[in-house]
Amino acid sequence: MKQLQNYIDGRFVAGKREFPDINPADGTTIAQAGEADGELVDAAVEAARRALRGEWGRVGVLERAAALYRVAEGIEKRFEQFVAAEVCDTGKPAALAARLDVPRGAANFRVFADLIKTAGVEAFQTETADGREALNYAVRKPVGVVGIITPWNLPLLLLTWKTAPALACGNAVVVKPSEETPATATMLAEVIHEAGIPKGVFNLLHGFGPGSAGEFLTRHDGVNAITFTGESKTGAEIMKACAPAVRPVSFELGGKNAAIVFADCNFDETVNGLAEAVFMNTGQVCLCAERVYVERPMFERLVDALKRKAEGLKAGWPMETTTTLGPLISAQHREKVLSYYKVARDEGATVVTGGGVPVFGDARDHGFWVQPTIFTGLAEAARCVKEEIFGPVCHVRAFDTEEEAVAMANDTRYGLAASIWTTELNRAHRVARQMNAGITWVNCWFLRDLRTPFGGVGLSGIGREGGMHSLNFYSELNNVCIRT
Ligand code: NAD
Ligand code: 6OD
Repeated sequence: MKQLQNYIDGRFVAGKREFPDINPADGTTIAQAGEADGELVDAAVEAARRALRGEWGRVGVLERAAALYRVAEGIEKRFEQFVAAEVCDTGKPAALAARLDVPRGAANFRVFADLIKTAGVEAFQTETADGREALNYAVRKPVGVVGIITPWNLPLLLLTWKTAPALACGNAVVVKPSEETPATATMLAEVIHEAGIPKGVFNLLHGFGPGSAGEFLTRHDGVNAITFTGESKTGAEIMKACAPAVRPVSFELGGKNAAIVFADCNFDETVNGLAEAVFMNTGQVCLCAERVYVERPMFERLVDALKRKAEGLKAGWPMETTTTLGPLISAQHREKVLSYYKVARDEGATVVTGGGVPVFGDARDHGFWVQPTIFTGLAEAARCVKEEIFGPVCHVRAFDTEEEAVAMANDTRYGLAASIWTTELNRAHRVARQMNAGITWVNCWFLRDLRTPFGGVGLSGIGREGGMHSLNFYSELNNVCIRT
């Protein structure tokens, strides 16, 4: 059986205990990962601190950027292996991993290499009361050791989204990927090793959250900042752990995202876009639309079209090219999603399609599959309309006025992403500006420019990453004021 090891101070290191890496498509164990205990967490943080004091601390921006390009190339050289590993860990269709996860893994390194080479700093000429002047300019410095904790839904994409800018800014990192998906993080360590990045700059710890590597990392005195993507309630725990040392945090958390569909939308494009927004990655994207609001004249037609899309998804073996829907990540997560399917029925939902577990008659019956599901008829206060489910499911509701749609879309404690579907330009601008969210897409969904601010309001997060926002989180600015 394949062993997935920690990577500390430039060496692969076994854990004292092992845990299984399970393929969610059929429930088989595909590898054993070595859990990092407190000692290994200490070793990783100490290695990172040493790296900052050593060669890495003296490397200039151009050399750092060159190192990041080599990592991007390393990912691309092993493209098919990365795809296969991501598919085995998550069960997502290979076509999706090849279109989204793995290319983004490489792109994250390229984009932040480009950005750090061109990033300027603020400068101000200041007139003083005595008629003289001062020159202010900011100097960008690394934060130090950054702890990076990521989830299982887009493992390589989200790990590199944080690792690349942190390294671009000259930090050393200790990363802790999700226990559900340790494979591509281990491959990334191999690529980073081969790219000749000095030892201790990138350290990888496998393990769990509470009482394991994740929690130990967030509480470690040698860590200067934590960046985390995951559930809102985990974010709250991490915030508590970071509070005593006032350690800065950047959080990309959960969502209960709304899509607003106006009757003047381009119908076919909207249905295609919504099908992606609801079902992509089996609904396990923080940006997925779990609440769809449709202008009343189009309601029946849209529900019917979305139902056909859901029923047209092919839940197949993930490596098959015709597969468009994978399983959920784990038995535990499937229990959670199915419990919401039941809650929805108990709350009086009409099940338009799905609501259960598919039967295959082969080994997939040991995997963690659910049917893509559409509900209608729930009250806005229903749990399934308020709580993040994180599965291939949405609730569709009709609205009569723009004001009503905006009010319902914003009636959530989350605030990550919204999408608006209309051909009326003024309305698009007007409604977009009213969305209480970090990201609003118009006539598209998950269309990314990596220079743009990414993050959410309320329970969806703290801060923004992307472009200069990432560079600002992963660096400290020292303002120099010179009397001239
Ligand atoms: P999770 O919060 O359970 O776990 C995420 C990571 O945190 C894992 O590596 C886990 O081991 C670690 N962890 C758990 N408890 C910890 C603790 N007390 N201290 C330190 N580390 C801890 O999330 P998940 O189930 O892996 O991912 C799904 C969630 O992530 C959903 O809520 C989804 O919306 C959210 N998400 C958000 C974004 C975003 O950009 N906003 C992106 C992807 C996923
Ligand atoms: O595209 C990104 O940069 C990003 N952070 C996506 C997050 C998706 C959540 O599941």
